[in-house]
Amino acid sequence: MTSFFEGIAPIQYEGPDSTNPMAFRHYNPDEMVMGKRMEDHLRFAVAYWHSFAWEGQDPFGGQTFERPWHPQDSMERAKLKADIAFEMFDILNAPFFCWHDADVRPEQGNFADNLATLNEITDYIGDKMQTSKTKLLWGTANMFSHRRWMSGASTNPDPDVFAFAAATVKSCMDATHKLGGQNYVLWGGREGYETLLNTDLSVELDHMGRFLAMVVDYKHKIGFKGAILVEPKPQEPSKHQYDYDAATCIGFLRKYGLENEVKLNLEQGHAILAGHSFEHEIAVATAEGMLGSIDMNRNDYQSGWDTDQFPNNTPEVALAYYHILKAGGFDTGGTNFDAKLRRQSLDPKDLIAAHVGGMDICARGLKAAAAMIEDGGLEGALSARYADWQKPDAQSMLNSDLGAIAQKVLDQEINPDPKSGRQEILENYVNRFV
Ligand code: XLS
Ligand code: NI
Ligand code: NI
Repeated sequence: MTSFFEGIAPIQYEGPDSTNPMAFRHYNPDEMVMGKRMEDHLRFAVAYWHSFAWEGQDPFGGQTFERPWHPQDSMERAKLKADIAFEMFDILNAPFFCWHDADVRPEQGNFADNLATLNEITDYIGDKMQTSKTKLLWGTANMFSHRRWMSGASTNPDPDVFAFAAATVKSCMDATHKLGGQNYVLWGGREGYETLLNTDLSVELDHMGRFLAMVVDYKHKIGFKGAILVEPKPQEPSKHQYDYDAATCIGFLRKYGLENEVKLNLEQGHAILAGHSFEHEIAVATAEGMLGSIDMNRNDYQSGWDTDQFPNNTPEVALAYYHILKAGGFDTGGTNFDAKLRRQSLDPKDLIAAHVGGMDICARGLKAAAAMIEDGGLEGALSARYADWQKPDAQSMLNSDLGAIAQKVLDQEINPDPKSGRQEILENYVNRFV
């Protein structure tokens, strides 16, 4: 044990009346919700990058955190960072974690050394996993921080960068597979552009499609059973990201014939950046059977950038889980906190408390979502609204043609009578549960 989290005991469930900020009031892993343990529904993951690699910088100022594993430039300190990360997973009783290669190993400046340190640190992490309950939800490659990626990874105009990206993703897929990871994620960090004056958009999209097809082939080659997930985001860091939102990604996957091989990792903050609600993104994905996993971190509604805050809004979270539960819940996916502290939250206790709050809000949202499903009020209102489509006449119209339908309107003097959408009544209904 290190002394980093000294004085902080493992977090316990104390029930909704507890006033202890270091206890769960709603997250009770063994509690059954719709026939399944809460822990198995939510499948929480800690994000290594925000909790352990990010040093508190913002666009106007440098590091605010001072951690015993800083500076992050040696293997010795990478191992200390892993030790402390697993101490936090234990305190939180976290079932999963996620990493980028650049979070767990120091950057060496060339592929061969990066590969060697990645293999060494993931062996070290693998040893720790032997005695820990915490499993790997997903691994991924950071192909956006180092300057080599400034013009993109698979979409880079320089074929050598494409090659470096392919080698990097292969190494991260190998490491994810070695650690029993349940998914492999590709977020298109700088797969986008700043200006069309220097960008051949159609060539870049073809390269990105081909790259993803190679990832899928490699998954099958090594027998990786997890899901390959892409993560939509509309902008930031690029002005225009190719993976704009769920609908854009689904169109892209269909164009390159990957719709049965790749699913989506949806992030609440990215939905907000795209001008969507989180439940919209989830519903678009579940309508196509393409929901993979979620990153449960919100953005600030006023600031307009990716602030990656821990979730704290029950109604939003409840509606997200409502759509996830309606689609049958997670398979290999889970709830990853791709969330970071505010840069003034310096203490180890802040790191724990942030996760406790996030886990609790999600548990509360899940319980509300399950209660709405069990009550059936929304589902009932929805089927009543579409009930006329059950009639044979309505169904046969879908196999008819415009001419015949026009004749029917004339013959039967069809003149629709508008009906209320009852939005406020439905919103008031939801408020009873959240
Ligand atoms: C950035 C993304 C990133 C991915 C993993 O906005 O959310 O953190 O989840 O590369
Ligand atoms: Ni993000
Ligand atoms: Ni994310």
